[in-house]
Amino acid sequence: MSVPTTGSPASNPTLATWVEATANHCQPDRIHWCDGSPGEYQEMLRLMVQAGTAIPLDEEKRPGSIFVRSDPGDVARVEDRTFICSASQADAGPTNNWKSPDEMRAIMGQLYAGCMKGRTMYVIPYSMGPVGSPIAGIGVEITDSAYVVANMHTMTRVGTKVLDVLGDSDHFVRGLHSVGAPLKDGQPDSPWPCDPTNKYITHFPDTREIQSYGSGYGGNALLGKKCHALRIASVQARDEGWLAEHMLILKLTNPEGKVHYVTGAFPSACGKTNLAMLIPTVPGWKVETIGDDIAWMKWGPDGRLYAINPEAGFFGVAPGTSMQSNPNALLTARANSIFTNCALTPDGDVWWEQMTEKEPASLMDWIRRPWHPGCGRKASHPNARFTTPARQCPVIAPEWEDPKGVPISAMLFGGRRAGVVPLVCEAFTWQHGVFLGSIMSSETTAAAAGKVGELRFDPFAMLPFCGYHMGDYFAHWLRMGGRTSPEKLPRIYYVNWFRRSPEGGFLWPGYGDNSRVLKWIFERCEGRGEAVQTAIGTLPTPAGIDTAGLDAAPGAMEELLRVDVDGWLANCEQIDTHYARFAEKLPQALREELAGLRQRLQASR
Ligand code: OXD
Ligand code: MN
Repeated sequence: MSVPTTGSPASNPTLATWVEATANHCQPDRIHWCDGSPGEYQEMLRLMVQAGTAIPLDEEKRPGSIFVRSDPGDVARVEDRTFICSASQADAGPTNNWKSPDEMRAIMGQLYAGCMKGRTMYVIPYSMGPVGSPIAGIGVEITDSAYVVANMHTMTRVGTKVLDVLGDSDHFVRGLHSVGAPLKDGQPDSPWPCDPTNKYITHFPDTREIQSYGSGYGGNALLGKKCHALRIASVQARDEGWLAEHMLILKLTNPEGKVHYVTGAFPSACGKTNLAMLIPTVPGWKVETIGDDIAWMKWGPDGRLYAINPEAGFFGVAPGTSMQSNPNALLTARANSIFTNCALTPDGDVWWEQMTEKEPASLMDWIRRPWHPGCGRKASHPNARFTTPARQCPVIAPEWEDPKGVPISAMLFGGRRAGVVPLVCEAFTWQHGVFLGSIMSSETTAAAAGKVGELRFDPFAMLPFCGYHMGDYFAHWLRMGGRTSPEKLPRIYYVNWFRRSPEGGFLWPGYGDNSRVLKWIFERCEGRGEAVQTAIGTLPTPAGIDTAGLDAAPGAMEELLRVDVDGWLANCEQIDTHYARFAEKLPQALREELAGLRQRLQASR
């Protein structure tokens, strides 16, 4: 029996066959082919409100926006339920969970049988990146969640225009998602259907497929983001000679109007969205946003690397975002946004921790309980999110959707380190820069379980997102450096905004003052910038960083730029252990870089 279908089904034979087979297996009540229109978006919001998933926010305070609360058991990406199912386990490497494709397909096949009963199956053709851009990629997500459809509308480019570009090609990523909550005849739906104890986020990189079950939240369910644009795309990038990275992209303009584009990879909770939208404290300098989370980079005809932001929106962490920390993010989310797991104010707006200096007198919290200051609980979940269109960002760069991308002059790697790592350090060469990316690390904070101050290596901020063996990923980065002449490669910088004084206070104010570091990097890209070679890399002289008007303690700059030889030697021991995980897949060039670093440190003692 054919399933009632709305929208305009694709004529693409591979897609049509896959959709039909999926419908036969998942048994939805209806199929809807998404066209990406504003009317379709509004219809998704209406359905969510009708189902009790969403509450419309006050039209004057937050026009076109909704407030959503998830199931308390479905609030974040689930790394322990995330699998890379490459044909061989060796290809997944030591940093990924692995199951054989056959075994995983059998598990998923059973879970998917009849999983969409009582629901609509949505078919979402989407483009990661401007539609038709030579750097962009196409995917199709099948889902049974209206929340996913609405979020995909904001986070990607959705609809018929994508099918037009795809034509009859079978070159698209196939993503199947179900919340895993079929409905029996007449069974009332829950506001956030999911299967909290039975989640699987699985990737089949060899066949460019994603299968996700049981979660409706964020990166588990919006398959274009982490699953496609990082895990699957990193494998495509390796095979095709490009880069798919967990990086922001910003445009930096000096007072004379000269521009350099910079990317930056930082682990979670290191301020990537803040950096992408910062308001410089250095007079006359301008930062504009191209992207805040992911960069795809391919070679341009001039031998330089060109980057696009594959996303069309921001899926930002709400708590901590304020008019002080990131006014541009707050202004972006002033309308047409989806707020998930924040708190609700009595007058129909949203609130989260640190949004305002003064806490509201009363709220409805993210698990539907009344909340008041001092009640001992947080009003919003720490991973509460806003989904908001990038085009609404007050500092979005006019060229953010340029299909040819923007040429990258510099790449930043950073982490949260209380000691050892200086404010900024320039790599001697591309190979040395790859070494710095491979040893990126961040200290765990009191907020996370485990020992405080423990070092966690997160190479290139890709630990949860690299779709293949991390040792092969390092080798891919090294090979990329050989594909053009050295002066055309982006310069690489290791930055640390979080160094502390012996008394424990932050030495660097961060936020808008990070523009001072960006200014030095800009000058280096122009062949200027006062610098000194050290054992660990090229550092600014204290006078190299513009500190005019900076509110820094005496001696702070010297401490921020001090090479802590003993600290680095101890760090080398930790790098030994980190590298041992990759065994024979660790490229020889990186072993040599580590040996070279040790030698230079010993010599400088
Ligand atoms: C994200 C993440 O949501 O990195 O961007 O987890
Ligand atoms: Mn991210």
